[in-house]
Parts: sequence; structure tokens; C-alpha cells
Amino acid sequence: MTRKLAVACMTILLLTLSSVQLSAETAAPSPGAKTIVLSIAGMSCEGCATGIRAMLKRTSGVISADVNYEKQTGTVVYDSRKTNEAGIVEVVSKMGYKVAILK
Ligand SMILES: [Cu+2]
Repeated sequence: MTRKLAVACMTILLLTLSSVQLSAETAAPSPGAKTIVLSIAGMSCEGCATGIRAMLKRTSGVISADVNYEKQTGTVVYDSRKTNEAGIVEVVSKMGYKVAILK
């Protein structure tokens, strides 16, 4: 991994973490809850996974998000009344990663 890339990762990480406290935790089970599993290509370190996780968690309609750097996957539970698969994919795609829906 190049130094430049690492700096970019850290920048994304800091940007996402700095605003993550603003989002309210949605812990209660929701009747519209659905789970999507994504393949996320392009993560080069744990910081990428942390950054994506933070970004997803502050996305409207996302109930919980888990991103696995080793497996290059992400599992997102979302409220289908507030967002959809395309919305979730778009959030991660916009960060510069290649996303595919696994299930
Ligand atoms: Cu990274």
C-alpha cells in the first residue's frame, strides 16, 4: 500500500468518525428491517472498513452495519421503509469502493 493511499484512508476515517457521534443509535427492532450482504472491493486496510462502517451507521435508514476487511464484505441491516438496497450500495460506491450485492 502506498503512503498516499494510507493518508487518503485516514482522511476518510477521520471525516466519518468526527460526525458519527451526531447520529442517534437505533437499537429497537424495526418491522421494516431487512439485511443486505455486500461484497466490497478496494479496501486496503482496517481503516477502510472502519470508515465504511462509520459512514453506513450515520446513513438514514441504516439500523446496523458491520464491515469485514479480511473478507471484503459488509452486512447492513436497514429499514426498508426509509432506504433500499440501491441506497446502501450508493453510499459505499461513492466512497470509491466497488460494491456488489451478495444476498
Ligand atoms: Cu484503508
